Amino acid sequence: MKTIFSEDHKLHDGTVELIGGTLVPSFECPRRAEIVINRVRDQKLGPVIEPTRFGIENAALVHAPDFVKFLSIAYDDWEKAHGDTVALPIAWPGRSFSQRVPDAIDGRLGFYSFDAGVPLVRGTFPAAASAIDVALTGLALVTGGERAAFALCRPPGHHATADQMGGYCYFNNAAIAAESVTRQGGRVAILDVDYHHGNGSQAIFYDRPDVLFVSLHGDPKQEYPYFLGYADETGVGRGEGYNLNLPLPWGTAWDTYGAAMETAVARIKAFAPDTLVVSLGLDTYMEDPISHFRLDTADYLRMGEQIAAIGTPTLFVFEGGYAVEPLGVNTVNVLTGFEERMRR
Ligand code: OKP
Ligand code: ZN
Repeated sequence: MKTIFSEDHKLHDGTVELIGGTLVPSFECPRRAEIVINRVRDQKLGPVIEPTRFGIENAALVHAPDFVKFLSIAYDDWEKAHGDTVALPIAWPGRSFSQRVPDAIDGRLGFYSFDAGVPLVRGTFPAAASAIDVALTGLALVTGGERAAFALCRPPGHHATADQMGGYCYFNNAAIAAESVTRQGGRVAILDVDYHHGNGSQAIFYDRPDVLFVSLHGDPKQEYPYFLGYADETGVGRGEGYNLNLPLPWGTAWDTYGAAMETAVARIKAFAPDTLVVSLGLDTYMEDPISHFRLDTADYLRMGEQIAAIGTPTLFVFEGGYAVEPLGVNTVNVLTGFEERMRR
């Protein structure tokens, strides 16, 4: 399959994150994408192509115009207020607060985010914009008749909601691709295998019967993002029954994970989508530094085979995965497992 990749991802380097009471180097770093593209090339997975310029106006497929505008100017405003340092939100409108948009950049940073895991540097906006192009270029291949494509997006997207960034995510690349399918009259399913629940994708499509969202993830009662991803969240209104959360406990290994995947696969097959978008996070890996599942490298081949068995044209959209050295092998194993099953 083809891989879509832009060097512009490098423009975003968050530098630091606050975790467990200390400021540490960002787990979500440019090296992640480099390791993956190197493995794609070494394994000759297929051609690596640059994205077509679809343009930032496509963010509006799922994002609020004021949020997109904010992201486009936030770093400049921050620099005017504080100089050329990393912009980090630190104050949010809690339950007893108004939902006014303040003038101060520090206030707007909090209004348009839900946590501190979204450092903004000068290159964050152009990098996030290029990730949208990467996703939409991959989608065009899949809707154009290819069996699958790999959109090597960075920064990731599945935590980003219509109007809030969070959890290393700015624009929701997978949701933008999925919404684009529906605008072309198609039915689409999102399968989110990142270790963390894709709260943004769920929220964006929660009332929609034409977009099925299925996610396997660390149980939010013990794992980030804590406030969404529970099994009883099944959709609302016309979207009732079109959201399936499969939360799993810390320590989950392939025996349990593979069985949950079978449940996910069966639900997606029953939905019979025209296109499948996979939010492909590799932080379920046993050595991931911020996660607590126990998948091993060979398990990712099985995962790819299960996804191929759905039998739907598939866009893989890269999300998380922070054990950097094994990240290339694990990612390409999913894609190789998919292709091997397809050939049978
Ligand atoms: C982004 B993606 C863990 C803190 C986690 C944010 C994680 C964002 C993950 N104690 N902080 O889903 O891989
Ligand atoms: Zn994750």
